Amino acid sequence: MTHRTRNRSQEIFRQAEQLLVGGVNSPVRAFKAVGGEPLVIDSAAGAHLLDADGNEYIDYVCSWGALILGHAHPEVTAALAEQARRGTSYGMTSELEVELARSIVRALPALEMIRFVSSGTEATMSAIRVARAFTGRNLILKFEGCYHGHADSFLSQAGSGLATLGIASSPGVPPSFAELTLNASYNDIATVEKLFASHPKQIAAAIVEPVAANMGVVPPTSKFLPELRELTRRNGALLIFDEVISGFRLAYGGAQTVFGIEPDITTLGKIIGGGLPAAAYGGRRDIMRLVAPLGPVYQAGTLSGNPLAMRAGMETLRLLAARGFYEDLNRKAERLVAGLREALDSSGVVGQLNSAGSLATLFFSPQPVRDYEGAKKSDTRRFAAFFTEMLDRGVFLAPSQFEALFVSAAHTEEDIDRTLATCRESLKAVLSAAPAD
Ligand code: KE4
Repeated sequence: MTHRTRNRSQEIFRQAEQLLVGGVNSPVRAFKAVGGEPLVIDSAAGAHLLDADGNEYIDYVCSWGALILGHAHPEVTAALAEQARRGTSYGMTSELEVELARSIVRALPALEMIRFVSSGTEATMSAIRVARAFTGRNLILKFEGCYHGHADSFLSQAGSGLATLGIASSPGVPPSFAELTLNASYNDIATVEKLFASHPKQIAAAIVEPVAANMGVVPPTSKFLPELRELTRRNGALLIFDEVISGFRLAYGGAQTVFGIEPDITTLGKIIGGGLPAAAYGGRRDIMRLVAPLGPVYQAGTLSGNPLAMRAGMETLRLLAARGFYEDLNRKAERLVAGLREALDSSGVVGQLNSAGSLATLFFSPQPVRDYEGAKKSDTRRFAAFFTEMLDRGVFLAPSQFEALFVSAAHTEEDIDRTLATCRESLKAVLSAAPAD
């Protein structure tokens, strides 16, 4: 075990805890589910992070998926430096917003018109508001283990940080509000049929991660999305694809082009901001024209479409559009996933490996993971031990069993080789340390 001193990081984190809730600005960063001292990052470049003590890590969090090009890509940072000198926020329309919107609308078949916002939460929150207005209905159907941000409507049976912290539903959401959200089971269309049958003409929309990545990675079965599309259409409900993670990750056109499904509304985030705060929601013109100032559905934002984030997004999408980008990225990810699976199979440790494109999760579960119930059967203590062994050897995975590993274009073949060697060592250490739950 290569212990790394992190005295400076710990000192900074102590100060952070005095001023920031839990020392963090997003709960999953607090390492509550894996124990130990959270990382404090000083800088990042390519696929590597440097903490405040100068320790280097191969980064598979990549700002939770936003940095598909890796950290501080020279062309993105040059564009940002140039734009900063031209102003960081105009509070009025700029041509940059038009440019990025044009690239996004051209990439995703289901989009005719979009609205930029500053976070995935704003995008999904606004998407369900429009869906309720468009259909005149109040109920929202989501899937257990999926995460759509922290708006009140999404905080029941959600994945990501709520699953990590074991929060089934958040205090502060009035029961009368929580009752408006129905939860079905991912990959189980029968549970969706039951909810539509028991709430006829009351469900405004179904919102889904087309590839679930917030209960850990759980790909859809081949029938799930087509049947969901058919069911929502038949019941007069809208289908919302939350592509905050999958958008421009699984393909340049997102999951909707991979699976050939056209949702009514799409939400995007992370990658389209190139590492700066930008997200978007959009869809058919007849839906989006309900949004102010064209229609009465109100949604607004001071920094929506700000020029800095637009420039970072534009540069990022320009680089993603390069021929062979996704083929190269997915080939690298496939090599990593195959190597992780081989390491797991030969380690004697019980586990499953789920993946989709450049997303993957190693579940310490005795059986295949196809939904949230399956994900929750994972041995999170063993995951925590594995996470720590990997971190101490210089590989940073998401500090939760219920998150994804993200591969970026900046991960080199040498990074992949080092990760696989570290995984083999870490699994051996985990096996010798403690038996499975
Ligand atoms: P933000 O509000 O965090 O920008 O986006 C919310 C969101 C919406 N939809 C999906 C599918 C998402 O994955 C997210 C946010 N993802 C988490 C990581 N799984 C963000 C990390 C965090 O909460 O710190």
